[in-house]
Amino acid sequence: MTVNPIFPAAVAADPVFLSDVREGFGGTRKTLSPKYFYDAAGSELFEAITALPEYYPTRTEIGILDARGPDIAALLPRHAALVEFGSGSTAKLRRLLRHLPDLAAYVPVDVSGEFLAEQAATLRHDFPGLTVAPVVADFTQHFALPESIAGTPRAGFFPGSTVGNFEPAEAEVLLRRFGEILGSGAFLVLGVDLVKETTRLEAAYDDAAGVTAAFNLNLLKRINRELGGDFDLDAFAHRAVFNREASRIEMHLVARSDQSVRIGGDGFSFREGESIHTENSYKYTLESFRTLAGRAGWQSVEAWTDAEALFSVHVLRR
Ligand code: AVJ
Repeated sequence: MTVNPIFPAAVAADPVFLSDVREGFGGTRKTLSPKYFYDAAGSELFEAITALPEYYPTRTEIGILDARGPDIAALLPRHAALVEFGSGSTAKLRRLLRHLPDLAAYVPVDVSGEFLAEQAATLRHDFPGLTVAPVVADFTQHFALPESIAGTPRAGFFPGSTVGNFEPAEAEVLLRRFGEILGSGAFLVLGVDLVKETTRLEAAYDDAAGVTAAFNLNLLKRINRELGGDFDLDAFAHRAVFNREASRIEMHLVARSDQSVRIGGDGFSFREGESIHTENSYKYTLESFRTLAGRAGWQSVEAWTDAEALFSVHVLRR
């Protein structure tokens, strides 16, 4: 392969990333999908976010899984296969596994085959009796479960309030598809972040140490490195606002001045104050989430929150 001396990284550029950037920056309102946050640097920044004092979701969800693990386990069928949609770190899964000693199989689903293989190896080592059957797939698309779990009762696991990254209409499609993949009689265990005071929400997405700002700005770094961009990172500000009407946290990168940016062969201009909308994180009430799940063909079996009602864990059945 020849190396382009001007844009060395652009040679290996992901054509989908490039076309998503072109499309996202081409309209009147600039947007970019939050899925691009998670390169190696972004994944590390996200891990750092989960430990921040302001970012309550991760530790609160783990607290609920620890406290309610026995109740969750009692609801799920015995000898089930547990299918995790988009398996990030295994921290949450491990909390659940303690309470599911008779699990027939764990099926992590992720786009990164390399990551899955590493994860499967450590889990097999730490839980010698557990069958781990990874599936390399994009969980937002249809995929088939492994043959090896045919006939096994199924439960899905979708923690972290990842469902909040989808527009409610898309979340409904996603949850319905999970149902189709898992089959009739399946259960689904989900983590869902809850509506609360604006100050608490905005602090969680705009922390004092600036880690979330770095996480957001990493998108521009990625464009510079992978697509041959020339963004000046100091010329953009991180902004997180709670849009109560839409019930979502919005993250933006706001241009501090008028400027033009080159990305590979394309040019884009930004006016002072113009933003790139980089993420939505929808917040639900217990009721609004049950309604959404119901439209997607799932019945609520049980839901738990923490003492401050910051976060929720739902068990659904179809
Ligand atoms: C990975 C979607 C759960 O919305 O809270 C954290 C991502 N973005 N801080 C969230 C995120 C900024 C996170 N989720």
